[in-house]
Amino acid sequence: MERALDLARRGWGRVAPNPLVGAVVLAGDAVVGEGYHAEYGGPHAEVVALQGARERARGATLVVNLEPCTHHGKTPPCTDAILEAGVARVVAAIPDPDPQARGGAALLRARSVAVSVGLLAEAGAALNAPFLFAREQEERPFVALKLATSIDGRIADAAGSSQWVSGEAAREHVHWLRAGFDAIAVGGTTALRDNPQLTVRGPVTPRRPPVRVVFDRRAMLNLGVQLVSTAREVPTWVMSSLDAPPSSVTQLERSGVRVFRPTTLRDGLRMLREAAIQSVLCEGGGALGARLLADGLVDRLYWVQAPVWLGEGAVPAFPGVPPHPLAAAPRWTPVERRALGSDTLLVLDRRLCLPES
Ligand code: AOF
Ligand code: ZN
Repeated sequence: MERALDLARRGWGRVAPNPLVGAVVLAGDAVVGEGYHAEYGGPHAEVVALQGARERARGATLVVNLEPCTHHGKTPPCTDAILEAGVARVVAAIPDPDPQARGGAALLRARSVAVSVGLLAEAGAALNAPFLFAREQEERPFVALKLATSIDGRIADAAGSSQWVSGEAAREHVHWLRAGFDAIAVGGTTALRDNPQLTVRGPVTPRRPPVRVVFDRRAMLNLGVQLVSTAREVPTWVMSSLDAPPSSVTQLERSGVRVFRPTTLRDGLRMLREAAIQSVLCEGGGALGARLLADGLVDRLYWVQAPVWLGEGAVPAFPGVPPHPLAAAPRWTPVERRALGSDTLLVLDRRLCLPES
């Protein structure tokens, strides 16, 4: 299953809004087929793995991180391919919550295939957290907050300088990360001060470039920033408000920016979901991150910790988080730990969405 999860990850940036799926065919202890879902609309992982295994799939075990589908979608049902290949046993990590595709385990059991669901279920749920979240609720996208802090939890020094907290490896990883999100968000102050491009310039070219979203209540952005000047090449959306000066809004719209006027942060996220955004990676600044956290709107933290002390007077990452007594403090679930050069990436989920079978 670990191998299936690793294979699944290769679809990152290419398959959303579909899930990341990998599959391994085992004949005894031998791996006789492997596959993953590589392209949205393309063959499912199970079919690719079974094709590789050919006649060796007869009597074999298929290990896959998602319950096989039963539906005629963009491709025929994986349950048909599994029955046709004569697979004896299927081991899946998590049930498929998709109302059309679900039910593969029961269907296969009814045809005498041994099926177990739940192996490495937490890792399986974490891998497809945005997909599972989208099927659980429609109020907003899955929200991930990326931040780089010092050892002492600061995002900038006392003078406000923050650009080089983390190192090169961490910055490269962010480009990989961006490729798998429908949108990349920043606050208006950060967009003005750092003038970021927020494009994907890494090893994975996303199937659709993520939309760049700026939470800019006062519509302060102007043609001088790259997010606006390149809005016709890569979409830029601004979440302003009803109080924003109409002339600023008009100017942004003339530059090709799509302007929304939500009443609250939550309302802005709702509008993104309505516009088919299922996952957002928020890259700062501190004020936007803190507001999202305070409102309980962060589902995942990508926390890069750099081995540097910034000390007192430096900008804390989480200002204004209300105190919790230890016994009742919310505990997040670590879903990944990884060294990035001398930095450490810790990925934490607020809670796991585990679908019921
Ligand atoms: C995938 N890849 O490897 C598996 C999936 O849009 P379709 O017709 O390709 O079907 C997508 C659904 O199929 C998806 O939501 C999930 O429920 C199920 N399984 N999907 O894209 C795969 N195994
Ligand atoms: Zn399928």
